[in-house]
Amino acid sequence: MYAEIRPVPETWSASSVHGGHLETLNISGYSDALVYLPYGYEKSGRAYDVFYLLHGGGGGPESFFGPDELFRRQLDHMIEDGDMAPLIVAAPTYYAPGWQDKGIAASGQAVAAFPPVLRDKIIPAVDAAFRTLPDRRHRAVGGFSMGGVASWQAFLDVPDLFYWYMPMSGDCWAYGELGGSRHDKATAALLAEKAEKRDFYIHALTGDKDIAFPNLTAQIEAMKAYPAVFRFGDNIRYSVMENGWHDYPCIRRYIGCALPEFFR
Ligand code: FER
Repeated sequence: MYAEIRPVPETWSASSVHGGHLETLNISGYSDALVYLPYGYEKSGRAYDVFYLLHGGGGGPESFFGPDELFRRQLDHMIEDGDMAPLIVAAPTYYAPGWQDKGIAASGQAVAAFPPVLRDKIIPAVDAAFRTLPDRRHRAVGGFSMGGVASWQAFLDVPDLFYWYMPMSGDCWAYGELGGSRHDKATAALLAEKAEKRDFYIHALTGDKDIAFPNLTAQIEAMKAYPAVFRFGDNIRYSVMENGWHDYPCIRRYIGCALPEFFR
C-alpha cells in the first residue's frame, strides 16, 4: 500500500544558484494570487506549463509561498537539478474577496463555487499576464486538504481546462462534507461518469496518519469499481506515505514526488 516518497533533500532548503521569483497577480474583481516564475522566465521568450496549487482550509496563497521560502526553494532546486522542466506555479485562493468564515462548512461552499472562478477569472488573468501554454494538456491543478477537495471538484466541473490533477489529503465533496467516505460509491460513480471518454492523469496522495486518509482511501477504493475509466498505474495513481500527517511539510514531499510526472 505504501508509496516510496522521497524525502525533501536537505539541500532544497538552501537558496539555489538559479532561483525563480514570486509575483503578486491582481485579478480584477477577485482575490490576489501568488505566482512563481522559474529562473530564466524573463529572457527565455518561451511559454510554460502552469500548475494551479490550492492551499488548505483557512489558508491562502502564502500557505505555500510564505516568508520561509521553503516551497519556492524546492521548486528552484527541482528545476535546477533537472527533476522537471521549468514551469509556472500559480497559487490562487478559493476564498472570494472579503470571505470571512473559513471554517470547514463555509470552506466547502467556497470550494464548490470555485471551478467557474478558475475558468472565468483566474486562468484568463494568468494567461494574460504571463507566457503560458494555454490549453489543458499544459495545465495542472492540485492542492492540500480543502485544496484537494477543490481539485476533485475541478475534475468534475472544468475538465476542459486541466489534464493533470494532484489532490492531496482531500476527498471529493460533490455529495457533501467528507463525501469520499460518507458517499463513497455515489462519488465514485459520479467521477466515473464525468471521466468517461476523456483523457486525464490523476495522482492522489496522502499519508496514513492524515485525518483525510480514511476519506480519500474509501473514495479511491470505490473508484476501483470502474477499471475501464480509472486505470490504476496508468491514468491514475494513489500514493500513501507511511507516517504522513495533515501538514505542509508532508505536502511538499508529495509535490516533489508527483509534479515531475506531469506535463509529459
Ligand atoms: C478531508 C478533506 C478535507 C478531511 C478534512 C478536510 C477529515 C479539511 C479539513 C479542514 O479544512 O479543516 O477528507 O478529513
